[in-house]
Amino acid sequence: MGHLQDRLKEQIPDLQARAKKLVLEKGSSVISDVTVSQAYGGMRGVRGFVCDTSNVTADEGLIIRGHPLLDIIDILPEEVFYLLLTGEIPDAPALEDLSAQFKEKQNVPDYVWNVLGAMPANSHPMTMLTTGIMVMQEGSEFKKQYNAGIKKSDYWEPILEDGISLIAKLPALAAGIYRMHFEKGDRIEHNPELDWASNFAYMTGLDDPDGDFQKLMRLYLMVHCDHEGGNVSAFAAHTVASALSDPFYSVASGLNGLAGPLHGLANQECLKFVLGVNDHFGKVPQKAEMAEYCWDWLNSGRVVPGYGHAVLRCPDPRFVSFLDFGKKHINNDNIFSIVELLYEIVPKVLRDQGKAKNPWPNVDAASGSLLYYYGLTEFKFYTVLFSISRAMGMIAQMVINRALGVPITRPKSVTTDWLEKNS
Ligand code: CMX
Repeated sequence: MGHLQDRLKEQIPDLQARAKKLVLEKGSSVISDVTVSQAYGGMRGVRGFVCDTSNVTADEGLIIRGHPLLDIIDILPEEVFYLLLTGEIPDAPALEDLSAQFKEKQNVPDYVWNVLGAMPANSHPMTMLTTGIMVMQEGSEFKKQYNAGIKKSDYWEPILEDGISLIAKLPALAAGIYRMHFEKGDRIEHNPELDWASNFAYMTGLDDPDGDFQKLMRLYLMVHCDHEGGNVSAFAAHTVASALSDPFYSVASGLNGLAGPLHGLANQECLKFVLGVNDHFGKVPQKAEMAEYCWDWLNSGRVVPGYGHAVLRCPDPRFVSFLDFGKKHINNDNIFSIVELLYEIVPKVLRDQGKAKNPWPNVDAASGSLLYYYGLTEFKFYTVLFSISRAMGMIAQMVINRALGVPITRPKSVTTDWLEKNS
């Protein structure tokens, strides 16, 4: 047992008691109504389940266990995983213990590489990632203990064990896929001195003379960790896990959703847009030129990638964190300067156009430009980076759900006939 496991053991009875009390005392309180538009419209805004790891508000964006993202921007991914699960930032011994657990379980079994090596050479890196995760499902501790008859109240423990084992392996798995898919040469062994995110940066083999790419990876893999429960990947993982499929099955399912262009794949579109501006002008344009370019773009019926959001109505704090990082670490780079200029120009253009409910940048508006600057120029890989971070949120959510004994997900669907008669 580690510090994290011990702390959860202390906390879980209280959480169970709070949930039980709510159901007992307020079980019939209405927290949401559903309109016909929502039933046809992706259930937007319907409050239908609980997620304690984080929440997203329109005016502040991501809040992790009560901490607005920008207040905790310097913590490590390991710390944010502990925070997502417990609501507490770990002290030094707890962090050391969790880091040691990750290090102990970080090796990816050889059979994974054999399977990935047998895949067609042009398989998408996201397909390789979820295949690698699925191949490791064979070793699931939850599956083993479930088959041996573990008590329902103890499910969360092997779920967490599998979760830690999976998160531990993701940097090596992702870096190995990067090197294999983009023909960068042999895999690079981990460096035992480095933390989880820095190790990923190290194992990609990208040139990093000042360690700034490692710093960026610590930030990147922290800020993408979670975005409450209803986004496609989190909800897919939640639903699959509710059937008591183990974390390997459940995380792979969530990541297959993240691989969609409306979700995790959007970051590569943003960078393409910025590179297009650079190609078009051959330099950083003047403000008036940039505004005209954006108007032409909109008038041709396209959206400005990296701007707008379904929930947010403010600059995404994850964007702000990347912009701050770039300002601190990057000088005289056209691509990053175009990102900064777009931030000055696009919100006014979108407001004047009057369509987008949120004219502000989202997480994807800046992240690609930073990756590109540090030599990670292969767009196809960007969603894999998002994935290794987001797995932490999915796993934290499923540990808590099993601790609460949340049953199998089964909302009621209705037919068009029923709606015509009953609405
Ligand atoms: N550029 C131009 N028009 C935009 C726009 C943008 N960036 N964002 C929204 N609009 C338009 C919509 O296309 C819609 O137009 P129609 O009425 O003609 O269909 C109108 O404004 C209203 O849309 P909305 O309610 O403000 O936005 P949605 O909640 O429907 O969609 C999103 C949200 C993110 C899909 C949308 O803002 C968009 O397409 N943005 C650009 C792509 C992008 O950055 N995606 C990454 C999202 C990151 C994430 O969700 O994690």
